[in-house]
Amino acid sequence: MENKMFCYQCQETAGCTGCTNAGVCGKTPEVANLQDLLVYVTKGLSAVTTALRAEGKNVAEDINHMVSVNLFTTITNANFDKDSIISKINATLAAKEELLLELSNKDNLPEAALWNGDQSTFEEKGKKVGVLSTKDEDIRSLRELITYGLKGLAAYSKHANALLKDNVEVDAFLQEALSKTLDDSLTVDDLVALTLECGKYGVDGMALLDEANTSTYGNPEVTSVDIGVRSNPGILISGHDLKDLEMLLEQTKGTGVDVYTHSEMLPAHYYPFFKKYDNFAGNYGNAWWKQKEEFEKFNGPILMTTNCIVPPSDSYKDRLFTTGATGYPGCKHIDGEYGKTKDFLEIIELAKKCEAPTEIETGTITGGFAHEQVFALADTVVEAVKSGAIKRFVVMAGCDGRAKSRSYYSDFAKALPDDMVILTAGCAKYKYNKLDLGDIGGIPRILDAGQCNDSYSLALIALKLKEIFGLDDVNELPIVYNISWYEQKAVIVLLALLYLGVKNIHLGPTLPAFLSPNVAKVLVENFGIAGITTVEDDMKLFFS
Ligand code: SF4
Ligand code: SF3
Repeated sequence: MENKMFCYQCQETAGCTGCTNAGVCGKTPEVANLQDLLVYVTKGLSAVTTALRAEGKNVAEDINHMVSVNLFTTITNANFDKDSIISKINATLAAKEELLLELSNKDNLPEAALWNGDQSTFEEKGKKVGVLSTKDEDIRSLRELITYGLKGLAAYSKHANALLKDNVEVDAFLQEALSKTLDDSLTVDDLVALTLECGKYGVDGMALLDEANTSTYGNPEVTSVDIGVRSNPGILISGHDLKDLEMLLEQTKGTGVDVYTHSEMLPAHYYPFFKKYDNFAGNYGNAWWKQKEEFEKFNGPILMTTNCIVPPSDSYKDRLFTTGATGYPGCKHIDGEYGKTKDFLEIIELAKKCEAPTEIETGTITGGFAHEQVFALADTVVEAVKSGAIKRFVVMAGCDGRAKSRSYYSDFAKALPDDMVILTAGCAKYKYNKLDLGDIGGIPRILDAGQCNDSYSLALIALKLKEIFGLDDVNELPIVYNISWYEQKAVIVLLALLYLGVKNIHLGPTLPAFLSPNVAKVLVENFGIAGITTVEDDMKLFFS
């Protein structure tokens, strides 16, 4: 039977091979095929911008932003709204047609750069240009690995762009690499080299976002975050976009409405800037996949600034709002240009009519161990390593997800010997951040740097320790990497770590379906990438 769609970009893909009938995430075949077309036309636009740059012509910032937002829109659990995707395809085609007029030499452009069509052709065209349109399994695997890494890079760029920070070199690379995934003359070796280059720009993209966040909101510091509730009505804000949070806090102050973070927004509490808002209450709930029961209990409106959206139940769908690259059919989307204030009044007015959140937990969680905070504690940390009080660090950054096999990560954290410290970032932390693992000489055994993009902090910390201990190779440090992945931002984080020379990363709960056996072999042979087994066996493997 013919596939209705094909997508294998995330860890939860059906049967660990590919979603062909409907997405496990809830994506319909119609939306999946339209997303494939959006990726295709964005690659076409990128081929045109890359050719323009080669002719020495300038590409406007708006076009760079369009490419990033388009890719972000197709990340797992970001946008389920077909109208939003169609309007992005139309806008991209229109922008591309205009840019084509500026291009002198159109001879070497790929088909995607020249294709145009109206809405009635979109779904059919989408079916023809998806993942399976590349027949060779290894070329397909590498093209997708690169495309997913670029989606992650685009997401991080987008957040920096919202804070009015741009890196034109990152944008130019992103578009050139996208266009190279259309180039049939590139060999497996060429594409392996391009994959590693993505890692370099992954580091640059995360550095750009880190600079944007810390220069705007200060450096994260050790912070204890309340996980209980107050008695006022509340708004729950989820996703990764700190600028959206800032605008929401500004507009809710003095209104009697509290603001709570959810999932990847938790690390906002670590930034000094947000501490001045009395109505910034705490964190509600856990990682993205538990949102159905938690959003219902929250009682008030929820604002999704990025992925991960789970298709909402009717019980709270009318109080779920989207903004930025996200969208869900039937949920109100609040738009806004970079540098302009978004209007959240409707959300605030709705919150006032809602009951306060139902308490689901009490207590606090601690985080804020991004690079500057850890550097400030460097003497204590180094002393603890030298004395043997800290024997090893285990990087457990990445994503959480609904797969039952992910209980491995809670069990692993619980089973870790008392002289080991977890370094984390991303929503993976919810598998163990409410466990009481104690501390080592005042250093908590779980050091949370922040969001998935703050894996950059973990890399800086590793490089700093290498320097302090006078080592030649980052792999000589007492650090083990046991990373969990789910969506495409984890792909750029992984490629960035490979670029920095980190070897022997364990990736779970399963290896990506988009790695063909040969591509997986390249990663195993050159970087020692491996999966996970059982907690017991992995403990023996990592620590003996
Ligand atoms: Fe399937 Fe994941 Fe793609 Fe959704 S994003 S359709 S779950 S592979
Ligand atoms: Fe989580 Fe979706 Fe990846 Fe940013 S919110 S880490 S999964």
